[in-house]
Order: sequence, then C-alpha cells, then structure tokens
Amino acid sequence: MNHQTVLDAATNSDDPGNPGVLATGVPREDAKRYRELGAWTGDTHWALFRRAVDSWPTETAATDRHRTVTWSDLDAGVSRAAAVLAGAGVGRGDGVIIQLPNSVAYLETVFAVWRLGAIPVFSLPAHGSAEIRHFASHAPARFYVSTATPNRHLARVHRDIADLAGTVTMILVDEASPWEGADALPVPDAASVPSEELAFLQLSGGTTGVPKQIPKTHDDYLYSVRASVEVCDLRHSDVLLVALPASHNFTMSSPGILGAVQVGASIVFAADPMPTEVLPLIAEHGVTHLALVPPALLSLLNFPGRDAYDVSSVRTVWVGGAKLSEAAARRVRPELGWTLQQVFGMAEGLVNYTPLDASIEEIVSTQGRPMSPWDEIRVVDDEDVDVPEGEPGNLLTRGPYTIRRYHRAPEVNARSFTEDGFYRTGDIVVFREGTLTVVGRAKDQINRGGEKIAPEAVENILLTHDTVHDVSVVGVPDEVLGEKIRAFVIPRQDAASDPAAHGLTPTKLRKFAREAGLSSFAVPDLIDIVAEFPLTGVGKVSKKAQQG
Ligand code: OOB
Repeated sequence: MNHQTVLDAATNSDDPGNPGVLATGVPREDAKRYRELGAWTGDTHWALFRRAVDSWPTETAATDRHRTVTWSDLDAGVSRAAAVLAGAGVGRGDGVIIQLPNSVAYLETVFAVWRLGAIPVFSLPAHGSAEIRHFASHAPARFYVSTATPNRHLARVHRDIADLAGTVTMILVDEASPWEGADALPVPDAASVPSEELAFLQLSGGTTGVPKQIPKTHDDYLYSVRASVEVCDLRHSDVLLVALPASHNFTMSSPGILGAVQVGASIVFAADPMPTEVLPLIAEHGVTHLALVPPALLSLLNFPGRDAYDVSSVRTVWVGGAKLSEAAARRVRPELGWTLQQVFGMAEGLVNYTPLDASIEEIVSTQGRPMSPWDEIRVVDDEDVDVPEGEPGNLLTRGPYTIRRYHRAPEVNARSFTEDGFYRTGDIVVFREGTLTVVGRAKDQINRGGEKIAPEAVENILLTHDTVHDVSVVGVPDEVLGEKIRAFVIPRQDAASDPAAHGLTPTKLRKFAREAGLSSFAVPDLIDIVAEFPLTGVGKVSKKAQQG
C-alpha cells in the first residue's frame, strides 16, 4: 500500500480498519480510563506552546549561539517557519523528518510542524543516510528539515539522500538567520488536532537491523511531561541547559524542553555536552538544570579547568540513558554541589527518577521510582513468571505513557510486547520497595554512553563490503562510555592471506561504514580482522567469548 501521510499509516498499519486502538496501540477502553484518572487531559503540543506565548510574551524563552528570543519572538519565528514549511508543501498529517543541531531554529521547526497539524519524525544529528532513508520510506515522510551549515557528517547525509529528491523535499535551515523568504508567504492558520492523534514518531534504541519508530499521542506524551515536572524541581524562573541532542526523548520530555515550555523556564542550547561548551554556558546564563549521559558527567567531574567556572547556579543534574556508576554518582554533591536525579527512562515510555529528597544511598545506588502511580511494573523470569521481590528479572511495563506497539512493525511487536500490552524493556532489574536498580540487559543492544546501537545494523553494513565474508559485532566494556563497539571481521577466501592488500584494514573499514550511511556513533571503535569466530557448544558464534 502506498501511504500518503504518516497519519494514515499510523492508524491503518498493524491493525487495518481496527478503530479500537490508538496509533500507540492503546485500546480505546484504556484511553478512556486514563482520561477518567486525569492523566490524559486533551492537551496538545500546539496548545502547550500557545499557553507559554500568551503567559510570558516578553520573557526570555531560548538562547543559542546566534540569538536570544522571547516567547513572542519565538512565536513569530514559528509563524515564519510554518509559512516556509507550508510553502514547501507540508500539510496536515505529513511526516517531516527533523535532523537539526541544538538551536532555536530546532524549536521553531518542531512547533511549526505541530502548528500545521503535521507530524515530526525525530532523528539525531548523528544518524546516517541509512536511517534517514528508512524513516522516509517507513514513516512515511515526504519532507526532511536539516541545517544549511552542515558539519562533515551531515554534509555527507545530505549528499547521500539527494537521490530521494523526487519523493522527499529537503528544506535546509540556516540557524543564524532562518526562514528567509517567509515574509512573502502566507502564514497558515493553526490546524485543529485531536489530542488522541499521533503527535510524532520518536526514535528508539535499536535491537534490530532497522530502527524502530515509536508513535506518541499528544495525550500520553504531555502526561509524561507533567508527571516529570511534578517529580523534578524545574520552575518558572529556572534556566535549562540542553546539551544532549534536542530530539532525544530524555532531552525532550524528562522534563526537558517540553517541561520548560510547560513552566516557562528559559532554554539555553549547547552544541554538545563537552565541558568546554557546557561550563561557560552555565556560568554565563546562570543555568539551574541540565541533563547528561554518564560519560558527559564523568568528563565534567574530571575536567581539570572546572574551578575557573562558577557553577553554583545549578540545582539539579539529571543523569540517565545508561547506567551511572555508583562511584561517579557519589562525587556529584561534594565536587559539584549539585543535586543528582538519576533518570532511567526509555523512549517507549516508562521513566523512573530518584526522588529529590531520597537518601543519598538511594540516589547513588538505584535508578529511581516509576514517576506515575499508574505505571505498572512486572519483573519476570524467562518464562514470564513473576520473580519474588528483590530478585533480578526481566522488566515489563505498561501504563499511561508507554506504547503498546511500534509504528508499522507487526513482527517486532509480537516479540516486544506481551499479549496484554506490557512492553518487554530488555532490561534486567531488581525491584525493591518501589525502587528499581538496573543490573543487566537481556536485549541484543550496545549502549555506548547512552547511544543505543543494534549489532545487527552494524553487521549488515559491513557485510556489504566486497571482501568481507562474515562479521560479528559486540559491545566491550569501556571505562568512560560503559561500552564500546568492537567488530570481528572474517575476510573472503581470496583476501584471507593478505587482507590489507585487498583494502581490508580497520581504518578503511571504518571509512567504508561511514560512507555506507551508518550513524556516526555506530561506527566500530575497534575492528579485528580474524580467520574465524569462537563458537559455542552448539556451533553458534560466541559473542560472549568475543566480549573477552
Ligand atoms: C533513554 O531512552 P532510550 O530509548 O534511548 O534507551 C532506553 C534504554 C533502557 O531500556 C535502558 O536499557 C537504558 O536505555 N537506560 C538505562 C538508564 N536510562 C536508560 N540503563 C541504566 N540506567 C539508566 N539510568 O535512554 C532515556 C529516555 C528518557 C529518559 C532518560 C533516558
């Protein structure tokens, strides 16, 4: 079937003609219950934005290295963006892939897409052309918004997807002076959008060869933002530093950018989470809150020049995306003077925070408590039988902001959800007295400092190399990143005696992977050219042995 808009695709995909479920797979009877409980309120992302503009028009909304805007400036920017996007053909229900660096222009784009009743399809600036192609065909998305001043990686992505020109319209935005030409274009009225409709497609950490897309409705996502704001201390007069990629679920909603829009806190965009970028911005803008992945926190803790910056304005740092070591967690309060909130979340839904007033032991040694009283938690063995409290098991979850299916992926859905709609997180946890501790992982996924990589996706790309016979990709322990990506490569027979003479060197293979469209964070850190793989007793490749 040739779907024209992502909205049609979302409602017709897995369950053709089933009006009983929403785009997230949530049955209508459960949707009704979440409304009765007061979790889902009928709010939309566009309405959230309008309230901020109407409430605080002259206050500072956002800053990046090019400009500072008030909420009413931002509103004007969103109108201009909407005019340009509509002029390019974006309309109700259209999927719009957004691959932009952290910037005010990112905010303008996202809210303009919502204003038009179109659907953001989020991607990370580090994604490669392979992912963008997949999003375009699978969402489907006919529009792609990116930067007019790309770095090398994004320039390659733009070049590599140029052949999609017939089906995908590319809109390049100059973050320093965006939306040129908008003045000559009409600003379309804001679309009227039901809150239970698909609001956007979020990216998921990969476990399969092709990335899965996560459908969210306005109702469920905005509930997760409100719930986050409730357990965090982000207030109207606060300043949020956005240092992780803006479109990641953690950055968007925990409590993140949308939390800041809800309370009217101002947003400062950092280009990246390196200490040399983050520390001056904290000091200059009086930042009160920031979210980091564990390696970025470690870099801050260990940065030699830190004392030169006044970071005393910061109250809370949220750390999540990957397991934070207890040793690093213990250093936050004494060395930085900040309160640590660990965040164990997933784009699929469930988010856990350590409470602000928890004991120091709970803060440093657990990954927090489910943020909603309606989050359902099960910890089960491999036969789906509940384990006794305090014993490790597989975490399953269901609730008012957790999806019950991926977008258009019936086979993956059958594996990833139980029949009664619990999401199989792939995380091994201990649940004790309401707190979760992550103790391991059952899914085939590498967590490289919070970036999730499917070994299969990396293997598939390297296997397209002419002289590669077989590939096995594993995560190996790394002190800073938690895990690094290691690829074992067996050359084809004719190249086996002298692989380098056939172009098979680690450096050339890495270059090949980048050019083949792999995300920059998924390019293997280590490559070993080997004659064979270690095997298990039954003759399968032993990834365990390869992990050392
Ligand atoms: C966040 O979302 P995703 O979708 O990139 O990754 C989710 C997975 C979890 O299933 C878990 O395996 C891992 O990332 N994870 C953690 C963790 N936070 C995430 N593992 C151990 N400790 C933690 N604190 O990563 C995400 C989404 C929203 C908020 C925060 C993180």
